[in-house]
Amino acid sequence: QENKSEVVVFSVPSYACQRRTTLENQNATLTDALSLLAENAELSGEDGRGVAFRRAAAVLKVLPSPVKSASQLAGLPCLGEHSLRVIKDILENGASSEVESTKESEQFKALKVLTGIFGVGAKTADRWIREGIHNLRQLRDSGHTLNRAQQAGLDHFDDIKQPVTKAEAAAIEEIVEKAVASVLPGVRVVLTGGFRRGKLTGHDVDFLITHPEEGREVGLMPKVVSWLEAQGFLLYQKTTRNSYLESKDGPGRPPSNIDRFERCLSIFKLTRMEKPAAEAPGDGAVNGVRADGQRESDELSRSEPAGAAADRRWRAVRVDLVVSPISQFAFALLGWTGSKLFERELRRWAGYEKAMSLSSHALYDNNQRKYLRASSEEDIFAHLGLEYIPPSERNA
Ligand code: DGT
Ligand code: MG
Repeated sequence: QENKSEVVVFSVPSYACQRRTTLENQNATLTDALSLLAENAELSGEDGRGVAFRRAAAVLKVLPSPVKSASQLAGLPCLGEHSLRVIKDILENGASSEVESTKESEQFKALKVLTGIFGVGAKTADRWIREGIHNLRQLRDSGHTLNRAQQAGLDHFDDIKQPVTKAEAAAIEEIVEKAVASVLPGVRVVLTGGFRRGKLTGHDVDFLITHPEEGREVGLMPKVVSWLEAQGFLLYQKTTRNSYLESKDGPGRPPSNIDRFERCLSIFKLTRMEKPAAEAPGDGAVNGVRADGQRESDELSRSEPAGAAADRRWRAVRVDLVVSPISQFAFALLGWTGSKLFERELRRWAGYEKAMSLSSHALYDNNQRKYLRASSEEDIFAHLGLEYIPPSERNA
């Protein structure tokens, strides 16, 4: 080899949808730091900056070995000046002052707690913070009228912030299977989102529902929801109707990334799974004190007395149900499997490199002026001129 300094130089394609990103990450310290800055930017309404940090983190996630020096990064895509500064800070000083000060900032902490309430977005959280509301106690004392989603979010705050395990996702899948089978035989249910990508935990459980005969899925969601409700499985649900056909803007010009499938945002009441006796509540926590010495949940950001959740025989879990007609199923499956950055990169690739518009409903070719059919995810990657990337390698 010419390179006598033995510095490993990496080479990575620019779009995340051209890369295979597994859950294995050799640069977790760096990607955690960049992800935190991305989260802070997103919560502050700075979406552009958020995406830039997410893209930078995604590039580091595919590197085959830990980065030792900034010189190894020359020529890598998506690493802007700001991200490089953060990376260098960590490589040279062990930590980034910007990341550390963001972590400690009252604004960031308050945004995290308030947007951790289901139904509360960054805008609402920001408005509350400007009124001096920084935690759940202050929100309760403020006398603000919460909408139904936010009230449910507050009621089940402790449960919902607890990661959902694969076993819990499987238990919910069984319930959803039973629900759809009893209202319409032949329905297909697919676990999507992070669990389909092989993640061991998630913030929610996502399902895509379809029927092999086009049209049979119409009217399915209300029936499924009624069944679940009657069986006592739902603590909260809000169903939004499919508005895809009604909308004036076709998928050729998607107005936003929000899709128009019939969708149910819900909170499930799941019977607790038996835990091995040795396993204390929380991950690795002893008496509510984590390894890092902080109280697991201080009383300002807790929705019920300490220990009360553990005494209940059930827990609340966020579940998303989406119904798709079979003709759009491949697009819906690709769109709901994620990761969010992988999805964003697929759409960017389609638009910039192929003059196509991709949504969770369809793929439109702007040059040929026609929709391209697909009955599998493989078909869609092929239309886009991309090598097929399986779900487990979409963890960008
Ligand atoms: P998690 O739940 O924290 O483990 O992470 P994910 O990857 O499951 O993310 P989640 O549950 O927020 O969303 C699942 C995927 O579904 C995500 O990768 C992108 C997609 N998705 C989420 N919300 C929407 C939406 O409103 N429209 C469309 N088309 N896709 C969405
Ligand atoms: Mg999810």
